Amino acid sequence: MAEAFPDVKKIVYGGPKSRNPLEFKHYNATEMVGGKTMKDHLRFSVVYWHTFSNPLGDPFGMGTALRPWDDNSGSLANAIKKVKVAFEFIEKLGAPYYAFHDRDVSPEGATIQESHKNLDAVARALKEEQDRTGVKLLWGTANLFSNKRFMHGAATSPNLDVFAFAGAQVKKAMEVTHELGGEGYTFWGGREGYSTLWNTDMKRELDHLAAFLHMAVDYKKQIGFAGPFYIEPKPMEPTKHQYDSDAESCLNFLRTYGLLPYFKLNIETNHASLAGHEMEHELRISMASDALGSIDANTGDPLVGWDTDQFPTDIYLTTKCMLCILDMGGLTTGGVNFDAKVRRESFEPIDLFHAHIGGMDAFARGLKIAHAIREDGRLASFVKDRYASWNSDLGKTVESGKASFADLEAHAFKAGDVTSNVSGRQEMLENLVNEFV
Ligand code: XLS
Ligand code: NI
Ligand code: NI
Repeated sequence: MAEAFPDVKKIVYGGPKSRNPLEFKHYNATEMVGGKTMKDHLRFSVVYWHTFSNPLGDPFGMGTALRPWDDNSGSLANAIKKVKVAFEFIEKLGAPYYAFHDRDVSPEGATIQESHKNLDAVARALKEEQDRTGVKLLWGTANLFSNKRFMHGAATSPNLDVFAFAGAQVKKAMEVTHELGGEGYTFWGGREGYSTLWNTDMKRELDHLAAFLHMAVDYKKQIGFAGPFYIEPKPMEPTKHQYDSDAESCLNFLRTYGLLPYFKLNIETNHASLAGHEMEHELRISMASDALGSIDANTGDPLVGWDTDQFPTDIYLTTKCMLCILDMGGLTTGGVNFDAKVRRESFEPIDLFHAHIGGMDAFARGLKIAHAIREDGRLASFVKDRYASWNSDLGKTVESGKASFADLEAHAFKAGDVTSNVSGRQEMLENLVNEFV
């Protein structure tokens, strides 16, 4: 088969002075940062859905994407042909991982049995290409939201037939993920939520979702799939309210139903902003429960209200992400997964390279800056010193859960009104960070 990107050679590191748009300026896979290569820190992953299967439509217009390898037949043969294209792209880019939904890689058949068969056929092609290139599967997932049968949700559908169909689909997607050596498996609640409470028994739907995920946990053990499950928060879109709305609500749901030991969170930037949070907030709150697993790296537009899934280029954003990741000791099974798409106006195949190169460079810079901030140490010591009063005997008693209100009262009586507050120095710290950016 002829190459799909004949004008693009393997993307190499050209350094910050390079003016070649098809070279990395900052991502140098083998360069060491704090004892580990950039490649191992960042664990970049390309998503199949946006990069190879998204026609770039929007609510007001049809797709614009020029994808010469797609004959728009939706056939199995075309899906298998596309596997080669995908791996040519990923290999030329030099990303070590990819991720997919069952329905991005293989077409839906007339029956679920046929859909399973289609997926098996594509999985064989994926396996071959994985073996040929060394590119690995970061995570797999099932698309339980595009087909009209999922109009009321999947695991939270009021219709048990839909619930069962979704279970069959996830079962198969887990098997294929496992066969392909996937390092994790993701649940994003596509339409698990509601559009109106007039027709919804929310408690019953949440119970059903938990039952569904428990079956997945059981099946994971049965087939010996060792990787983590990820749950990916998002507050809305397509529904008005999604049950996996943000990291804290996911954690609460998982804890309530005894699922937390089996799940980590996959945090996506644009979902955080839709939830009214900063990405850093979602990462820190996940880390506080030892549950940060992976990130879907993208960004929203500050003025457009949707999940626009743009490629991340903001260095402050990537710096904050990498500070969190370094603080937690690095990603293990997770990665920096570009759940991002090129703009509808960027319709040529080459734009896919520009987009990924930019995202990888932005994260490489974020990594280097975050590492330098940590080496410098002033930021971390400032935060630590801010809590110095807690190192007292009373502070220790409170933190160990042994203090009472009477102890606090005794302290307050003795200390009198508070005169010990000090400045939070936000502006000084912002300036400090700017020394590195
Ligand atoms: C959609 C989600 C989706 C998940 C995988 O907004 O980000 O792409 O990552 O189902
Ligand atoms: Ni995502
Ligand atoms: Ni998203």
